[in-house]
Amino acid sequence: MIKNGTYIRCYLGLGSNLSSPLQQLAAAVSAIKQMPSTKLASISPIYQSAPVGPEGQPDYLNAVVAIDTQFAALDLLDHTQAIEKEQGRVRDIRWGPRTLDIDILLYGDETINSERLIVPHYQLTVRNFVLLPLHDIAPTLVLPTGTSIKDLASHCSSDGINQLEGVTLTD
Ligand code: ROI
Repeated sequence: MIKNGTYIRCYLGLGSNLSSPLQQLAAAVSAIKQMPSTKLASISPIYQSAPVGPEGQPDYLNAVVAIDTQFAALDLLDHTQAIEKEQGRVRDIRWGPRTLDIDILLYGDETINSERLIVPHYQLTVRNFVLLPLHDIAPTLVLPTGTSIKDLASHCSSDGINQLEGVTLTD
């Protein structure tokens, strides 16, 4: 916990391609909402995206949420990993299918390089399924590197990705 009770704006990437992905994302949002010392600030539209990684796995559903949290980054990671575990996440095949992935994309404007956590997320700038929903909820965001999300999102490929119409993750 951060000592003086300051809230840090963080962005979390959600992804699922197993066991009813839409329900997985909805359950993740509701678990994030219930996290102590944390307020859910916004939820992006949902995107359906072709898998990055081994072929032959189902398409993913992806979304990004903004939270304001009093947790230190590694405490936040403990909480997001507990939610993943609760929802049946088994860490096995590298880049294989998963019931729920919660990635800490950004933690305030901090750069973190610890054994357990790298922030900004190391693939943030190259994944359209992260850039597009992040841009939807934070169009004026600038990364700690100085690059704007607007720039990244406007140049990323739209191959294999579609925003789902008429389905949202309400809070
Ligand atoms: N591919 C897509 N489209 N979406 C994801 O969330 C995702 N997550 C992953 C890997 C396996 C790299 N591929 C993905 O972890």
